[in-house]
Amino acid sequence: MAVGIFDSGLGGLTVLQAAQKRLPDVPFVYLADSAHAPYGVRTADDIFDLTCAAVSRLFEAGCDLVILACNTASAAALRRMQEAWVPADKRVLGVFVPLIEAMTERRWGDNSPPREVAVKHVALFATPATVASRAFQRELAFRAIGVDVEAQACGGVVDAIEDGDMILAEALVRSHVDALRRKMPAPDAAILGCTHYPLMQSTFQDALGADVRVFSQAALVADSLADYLDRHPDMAGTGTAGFLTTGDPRRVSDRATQFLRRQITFLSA
Ligand code: NHL
Repeated sequence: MAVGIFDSGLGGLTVLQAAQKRLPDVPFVYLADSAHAPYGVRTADDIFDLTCAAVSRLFEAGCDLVILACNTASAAALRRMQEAWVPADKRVLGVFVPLIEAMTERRWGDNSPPREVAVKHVALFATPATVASRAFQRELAFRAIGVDVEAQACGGVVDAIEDGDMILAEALVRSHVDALRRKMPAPDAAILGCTHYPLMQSTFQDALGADVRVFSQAALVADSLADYLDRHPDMAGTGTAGFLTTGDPRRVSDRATQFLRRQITFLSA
């Protein structure tokens, strides 16, 4: 038994890295649905079907607990999966709840009624599918009142990052921050709601200004996972760690090795 980490591509490796650092004894199986990425421009039905297929594969690989490191999958598919698809003896957790809990200063799994919180104006940067789902606003409304959210779909940024064109990625981030500011002149917090945006964190912070608190998922998700495993130790277990991809294992291994700067070998899912 191991903990599964799912992403449409390799961006979720930042979550894996943070989780491994926080929980060095837990074996993780990472699955990248490289054959079907990007998810961010797909329909909700499509994202649901692809995410269910990928999570099934991780269940087969012996994972009882799967983290959706992909924001788009968390936003467009998680609730529907939890309501109608996840077997009773398995758990699937997403990335939005840990972010929102951190932002609203709640402990993991605190289900008390929504209350006033320190942040008032939140900027959400994410893929078009995540923005369209309104999942962030829905999860936030369960926990906080009086918070205003403006979402900005950051078209082009992930493609520029994937192409290694950081100059274009930076210019696009700045123009998306400008667009957000026209809707919300003075955000007090910003959520980087996509696996790829932590790579642009300093550009976001610079464009937003030092007063805006930027929340980025990897470490927050790792903390939340540690909390969860503390309460459900049977969910971690022992098992074999590994890397699976629906794409070409050689190509994906090369890119992952570059990305993490250590040898990573993906096998075919
Ligand atoms: C992932 C993989 C890609 C491969 C080739 C071109 C563009 C890509 C973009 C992404 C981003 C990813 C997605 O699937 O849209 C973002 C998603 N993991 C998220 O919302 O966190």
